[in-house]
Amino acid sequence: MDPEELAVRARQGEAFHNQRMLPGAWGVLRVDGRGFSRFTEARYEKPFDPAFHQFMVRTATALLEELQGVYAYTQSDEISVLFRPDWSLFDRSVEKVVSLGAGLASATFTHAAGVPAVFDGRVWLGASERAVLDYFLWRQADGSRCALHGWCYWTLRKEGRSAAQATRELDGKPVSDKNELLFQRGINFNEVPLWQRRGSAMWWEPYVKEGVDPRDGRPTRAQRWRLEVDSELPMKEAYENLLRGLLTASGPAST
Ligand SMILES: Nc1nc2c(ncn2[C@@H]2O[C@H](COP(=O)(O)OP(=O)(O)O)[C@@H](O)[C@H]2O)c(=O)[nH]1
Ligand SMILES: [Mg+2]
Repeated sequence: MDPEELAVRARQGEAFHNQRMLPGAWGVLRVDGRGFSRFTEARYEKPFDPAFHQFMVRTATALLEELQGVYAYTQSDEISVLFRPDWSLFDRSVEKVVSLGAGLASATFTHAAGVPAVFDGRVWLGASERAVLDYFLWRQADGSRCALHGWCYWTLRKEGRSAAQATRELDGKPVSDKNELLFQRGINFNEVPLWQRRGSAMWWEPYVKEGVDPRDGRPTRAQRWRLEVDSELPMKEAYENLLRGLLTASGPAST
């Protein structure tokens, strides 16, 4: 068979290669640690370990920089990276962003933590700024709910309950009861570190770099961009306002 013809026919098997993130839509890549309940159990402090969170922050930073996103958010073992509607890296190929994103997250986290760890990836599309705000409000609320559950679960485990007992005891308990369970043991959930309850985020901030023109020694000023990392995020409306500002701001990719 003609090699050209063979290649054309074989490439028909690359059935997903033409999938693109819809042009003009906001996009989010979300990566999530695979089997991290087990992976973290013997390695990190429970329910939360600042070192583990810093590895996640470092991984999120690498994704934001390498994939030219505008905003990244991490809570627990997941990271969401936001792309503008005009983002055009990899021609918006879904296969590329998902595989490279998950690969980059796995490599960066593994390098930081010194133990092999694997992330999966998925793409979310949003047709409006409202949809993007709702997406990030959703991930933060999910993180907050899981943080309360994690605190209760590990408090019971440390008191001697088995995994099954702790799970059964918490099953269906409303938020107020979970807060009360902790409060009775001297833990005020509203006082645990904010990064545990709300996650951490990073985005580009402009700054002015002062220098000297080597030709004539005159002072120069140039706008540059650096990453701002926030581990004391607001929530609900205040978080929404922070996000709204970032969606409309320019960034290194748009200048
Ligand atoms: N020990 C510890 N575990 C964490 C920390 N952050 C996240 N995790 C674990 O990561 C898991 C993430 O949840 P999920 O993705 O649903 O579980 P997976 O399917 O096993 O990866 C949580 O259940 C926690 O067990 C941390 O700071 N310390
Ligand atoms: Mg996971």
